[in-house]
Amino acid sequence: MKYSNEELLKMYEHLVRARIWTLGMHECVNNGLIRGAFHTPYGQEAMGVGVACAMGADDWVIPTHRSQTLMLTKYDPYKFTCEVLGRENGYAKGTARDLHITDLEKEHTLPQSGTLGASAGHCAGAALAVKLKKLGGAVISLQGEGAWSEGICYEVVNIACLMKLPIVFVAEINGWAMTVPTEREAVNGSISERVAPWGVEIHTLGIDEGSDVVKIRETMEDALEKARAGRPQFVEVSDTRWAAHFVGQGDHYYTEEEKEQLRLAKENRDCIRIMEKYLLDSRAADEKYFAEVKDRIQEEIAGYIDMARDIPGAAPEEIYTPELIYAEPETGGEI
Ligand SMILES: Cc1ncc(C[n+]2csc(CCOP(=O)(O)OP(=O)(O)O)c2C)c(N)n1
Repeated sequence: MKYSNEELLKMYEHLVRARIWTLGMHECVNNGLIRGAFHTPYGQEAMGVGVACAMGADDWVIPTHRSQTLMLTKYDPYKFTCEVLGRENGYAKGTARDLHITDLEKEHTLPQSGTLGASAGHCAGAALAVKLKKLGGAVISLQGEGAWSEGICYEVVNIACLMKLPIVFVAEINGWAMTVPTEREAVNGSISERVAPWGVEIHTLGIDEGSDVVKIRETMEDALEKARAGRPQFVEVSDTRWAAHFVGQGDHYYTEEEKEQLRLAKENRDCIRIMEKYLLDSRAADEKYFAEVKDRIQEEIAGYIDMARDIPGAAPEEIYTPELIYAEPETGGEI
């Protein structure tokens, strides 16, 4: 076994925290504590935890609108919760929320673009900077299958392979792009097959493996190691979006058959239950331990929301400053 029991239990805790936090945020949307769209990572927690745990100190990532689980694993969970709730003590005084949160110094998360697909280009730019400055890490470009229908993604895979950039492209196929199911979006739902002609090295985790946090972490660690050596990688992971695109959208666009598939996914491919089976089989934990972790984290998340509730949002004059609006210009190096 590659990971110690301590590491496995830590991953389990991250999964449980992500699930309970997501349900907590759902409630915050319903009771008005979160204003605006909230895209839940419900059911896809293994992806964020697996990627976050695989990252080395020198690696970078551009997350997606559904990467809260990754951020919850990397960031301080209370400060991240405050950010999502728009409070002044969040990472960006509550202005970036989960969509545009960035931490260049410590957690190496670069800002994502609101334009679907654009992040692939930004990641290639970051990977070029990592290469030119000899920083040693690799850049992870996370995107869903909807984003992978944007042309820029394919141009960027070509350039990355041509320039041997330290980059790992990830396509998370969760079955939907907003209200459009994968089979109505593309003739060929396999993104691996679409990127293969450029010679990028491909790793595929199908629907039976895509909710297994251990497999995701192993795959990402392998891909990152190769990418750091200048071999661009592509990782395709299939999992299931357990709820609508954002909280409050409703499920009116699901057919009865799609609702049944969702029910089966929840029953058979729940990342928390997969991890529990793993821990039970390897005798690393028992049911009593699982119950204790869930109770403790339930209290932890309720505490975060209670503490954040009374904290105000930042005043406009603290937000609209030139330092927060404009980045420092920086010159590049030699190619
Ligand atoms: C260019 C562009 N078109 C449309 C949108 C609106 N939009 C935001 S998320 C989304 C669906 C994304 O699907 P996917 O990439 O599969 O990620 P998922 O939501 O499934 O996690 C769309 C169409 C956008 N932000 N940018």
